[in-house]
Amino acid sequence: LVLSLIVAMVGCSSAPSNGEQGEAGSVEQEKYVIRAGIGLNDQHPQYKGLEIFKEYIERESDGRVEVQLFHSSQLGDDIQMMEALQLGSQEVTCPSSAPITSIDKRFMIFDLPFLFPTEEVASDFVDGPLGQELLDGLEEHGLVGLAYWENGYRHLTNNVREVKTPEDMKGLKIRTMENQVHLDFFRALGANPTPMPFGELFTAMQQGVVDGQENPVPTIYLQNYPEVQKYTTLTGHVYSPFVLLMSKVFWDGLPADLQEIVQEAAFIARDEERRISREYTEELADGLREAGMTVTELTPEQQQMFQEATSSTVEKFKNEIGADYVEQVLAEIERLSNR
Ligand code: TF8
Repeated sequence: LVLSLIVAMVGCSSAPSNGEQGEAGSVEQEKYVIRAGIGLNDQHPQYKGLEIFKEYIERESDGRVEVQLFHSSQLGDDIQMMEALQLGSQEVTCPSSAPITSIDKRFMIFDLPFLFPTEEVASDFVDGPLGQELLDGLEEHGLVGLAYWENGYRHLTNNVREVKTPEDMKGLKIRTMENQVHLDFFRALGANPTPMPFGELFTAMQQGVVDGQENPVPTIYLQNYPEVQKYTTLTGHVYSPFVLLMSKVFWDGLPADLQEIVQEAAFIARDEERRISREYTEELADGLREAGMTVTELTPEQQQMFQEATSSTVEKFKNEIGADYVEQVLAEIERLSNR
């Protein structure tokens, strides 16, 4: 009997299926597999965060949950992975907030240019009541928002010329995220924006399909963009949070004690991911220079020019998102900034 029990358990654990009782019935506990997929590569702070998420869950659940990690769009792009979560065919992903606007347009607040004065204000905002309200709203769309991680301030790179003023943006073909606010913003600057999934970006730059793109410093460096881009301008035009998402179908099937472990893991990994992201952001601007890029910092006057050139985007999308809601968001950011 003991032997056949062991055989049954081994047989089951080699092909664990979510939420199904093993052959041994009452003797064996249910096993769960979380497949977590992201678009960035395994050098990025986001992947380091996922490793911490995995370790914590596997340790605290005593092996009842296995977490498998997939990077570099192995499971698809941000939008495809979010759809897979909604269907229950994938368990976790961690997109920027920008593609989530196709599900709930209130997430567009994060795409409004020059909104957050510092990373600290941004993370206080997302960790506060308004950030939580946005996460709660995802449930009716089949997603559980576990936590906000950090992508960071987005900066412009291109291969044509050094950009110092909006004037220099004229006619540049810039890849944007799949997001209406970003499209409008780059049109307002006179550029020629092309929305595209992240996984296609490197090749698009290499082949000259686009002249440039915009992403935080760790991404620019760790995805090897200096190989295909000459100029970085530290515009800091938008702060992107990541949103750690879990499939609601999967979440609802998890016992309460495992839900608790997953939620704790999301917060513990978040703190570490933000720390690493900020450390890399500081160190890697020099890394870009060492890798041969021209890195341009804007003067306050030049920064102001970018802000003015894109103020029409803020006005336009205020109404689109909901003027009262945006006012509430702005007031909260103001309050957090003055603390
Ligand atoms: C982008 C974003 C991405 C992330 C990631 C693929 O430019 O900044 O890096 O959403 O999940 O698309």
